Amino acid sequence: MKWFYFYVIMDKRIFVTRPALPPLEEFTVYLEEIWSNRILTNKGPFHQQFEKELAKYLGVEYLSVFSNGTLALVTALQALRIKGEVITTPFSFAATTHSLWWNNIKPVFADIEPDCFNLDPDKVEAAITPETTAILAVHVYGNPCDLDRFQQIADTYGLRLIYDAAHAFGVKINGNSVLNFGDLSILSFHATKVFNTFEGGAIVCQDEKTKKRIDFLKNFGFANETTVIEPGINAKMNEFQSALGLVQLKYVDEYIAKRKTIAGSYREQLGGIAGIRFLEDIDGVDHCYTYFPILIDAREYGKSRDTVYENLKEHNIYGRRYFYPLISQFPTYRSLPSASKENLPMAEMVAGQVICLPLYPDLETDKIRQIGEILKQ
Ligand code: T4K
Repeated sequence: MKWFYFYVIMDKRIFVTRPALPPLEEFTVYLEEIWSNRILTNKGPFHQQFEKELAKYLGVEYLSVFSNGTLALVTALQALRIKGEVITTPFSFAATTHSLWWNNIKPVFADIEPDCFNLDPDKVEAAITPETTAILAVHVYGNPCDLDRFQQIADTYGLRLIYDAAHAFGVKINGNSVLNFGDLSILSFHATKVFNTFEGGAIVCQDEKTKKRIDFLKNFGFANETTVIEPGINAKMNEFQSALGLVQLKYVDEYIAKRKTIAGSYREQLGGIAGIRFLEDIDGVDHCYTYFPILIDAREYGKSRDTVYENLKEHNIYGRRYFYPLISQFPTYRSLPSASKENLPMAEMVAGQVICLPLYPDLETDKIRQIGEILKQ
């Protein structure tokens, strides 16, 4: 009986996200094929088909799918043979900086822009040293970075440019995918993302030679049965993930459209509340609405972000403070000179004010209204 009540309470909880899944019967058709052909992984037929269909959907030419976004990031750095120092943002998920650490690369943190929360190009330029080899920028919450400015900096100083596009599935600027900018972009298809393959990820690159190298690297470095051209890793996407991806592609436009409607409802509910700020859509950008972050200015609003976070929890609403604490405050990184709070005032401010509200395709309208009411109180 106790367990019964436990599950009833669990069912009431509204989390920051809830994975979107297609009708099960459409997936079981693929499972039956896997059961009959016994190809479970190692670039099987669904892997190959998914890579092609995904590239077409995203409007990119060269794409390699991965078992998750973190391994895609780690491999992307290997693919470009990045060493030395890389300038990156402290305002992201742990994986962004960890991928540098796993490659023995020194992260150098630069501050973010207050309006879009992405790396500030001026701060990046100021942080360049003779050891700098690359910029690792993140399209935070799916909002595109200043692509032209970053390319200009990369060209001027001879740096590589990698985008962590884990939040930017399908995002386009004037009809062109954000993934077509920079040297490489990585995607995440984790359960919590706009488009999920349970877990998964991808690297998008700009030429066939680089794709070939990435394909070798994700498969231990094997070029063929007997030739290992370099020390690769096992980061392949399996047939189950690929099959799910193929089915999800049929539904992802619907998922994004529903997310857009929910973001619109939030904006209607929260517009005009003193002390609450949120991001607006940008002209010419097709957004994917990965998260709905709001910033709470305690002085104007009268309550701190953390109080709001707790208030929402009392109503079974579990927002998330993405990205608090800053990566630069993690024990591994906080002694780096660039991790000092004085170097990152905007990132510190945003991390102290942000809370991401629940956003997923089947979030009910009355829940959005309830969240609005709580925030208006
Ligand atoms: N770069 C960036 C910028 C990223 O944001 C991420 C991942 C990566 C790189 C790395 O990509 P991956 O290697 O993950 O592919 C989550 C995700 O695990 C992570 O993928 C994501 N970013 C990050 C922003 O969020 P947590 O620790 O917050 O996840 P968790 O388990 O607390 O999930 C959040 C809520 O989602 C739960 O409260 C309930 C709900 N949920 C979660 C899962 C896993 C479900 O309803 N079902 C589920 O299966 O990190």
